[in-house]
Amino acid sequence: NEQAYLDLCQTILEQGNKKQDRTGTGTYSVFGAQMRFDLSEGFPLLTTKRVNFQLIASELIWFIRGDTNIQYLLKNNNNIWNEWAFKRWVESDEYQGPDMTDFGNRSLVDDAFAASYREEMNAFKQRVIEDDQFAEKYGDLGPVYGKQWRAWQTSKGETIDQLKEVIASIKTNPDSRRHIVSAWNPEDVPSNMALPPCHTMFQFYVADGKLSCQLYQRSADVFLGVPFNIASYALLTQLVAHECGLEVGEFVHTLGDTHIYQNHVDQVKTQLSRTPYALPKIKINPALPSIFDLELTDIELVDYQSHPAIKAPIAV
Ligand code: THF
Repeated sequence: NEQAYLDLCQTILEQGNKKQDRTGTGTYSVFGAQMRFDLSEGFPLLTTKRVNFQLIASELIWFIRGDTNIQYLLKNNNNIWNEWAFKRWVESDEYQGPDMTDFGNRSLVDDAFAASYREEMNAFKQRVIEDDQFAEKYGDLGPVYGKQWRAWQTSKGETIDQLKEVIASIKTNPDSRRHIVSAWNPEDVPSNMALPPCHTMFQFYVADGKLSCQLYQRSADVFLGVPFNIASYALLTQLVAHECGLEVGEFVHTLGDTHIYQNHVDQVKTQLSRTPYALPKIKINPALPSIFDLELTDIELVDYQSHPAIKAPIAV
């Protein structure tokens, strides 16, 4: 349950190495960590801070559809991938606005710049939503998760639908040790992608009529990203179990560089001072024909009681 997450935060604060990172923010970091969540005990959406489940569900549906364009997310009021598309736009030749170099860090320390950044970002979002041609060019993040899961490009010019194949193999050969989906495509890393995948691969496992899933995550933003990542893969496991007529087992979350950004430390301490509530549950529309037809309205979060949200800046 949630305690595994809180213990991990505590360990990083106590033992983390002070480490610089690509974004220039600075982190406390440990290497190699694992959390286990028994999904039959409840859905692991954190309760020690409010986590917006709609964002998690719409992002997962976006992956399952094989979509890599933020237009779908924006149409569902989901802004969690904006910075990466925006970065490509402001670095392009077509962009004529004010200089946005290093916008993530500058907007934290310079109020005038932050106002200009917000204005440019809002204009960018509006254009991606309204202008399909613009969206096609600048809303796309490249071959990120959706592409690798559903249409991995082979050297023969064909594509592999890894998600469909893994579901088929769970159904026909549940004991297999090869129920794997890989998002890490060395040919596409790093030049083609907005951000090389953090969730490099996941594996399913069937025993006792229950479906478990383990994720290897190479890099983990423990305060902002990980609560989303836990819920996202827990939901995926629940959906695939539903599709395959199995009960849910465990979600095992294995992490590589596991870090708390220095500008998230106070927020983590606030969170650690709180006592968890009982976990919520997920209801999936029983009439759903296949997870490939999934829509937001097919998933319902019930009995979610939480402490208030805690704000923190995202490192870009
Ligand atoms: N980059 C970094 N630095 N951290 C990440 O977690 C991360 N992701 C995805 C891609 N790059 C990353 C994006 N996932 C939020 C949550 C998940 C994200 C991105 C952003 C976030 O800001 N959440 C806030 C508010 C959300 C809102 O309500 O709009 C929160 O409080 O939870 C790793 O998957």
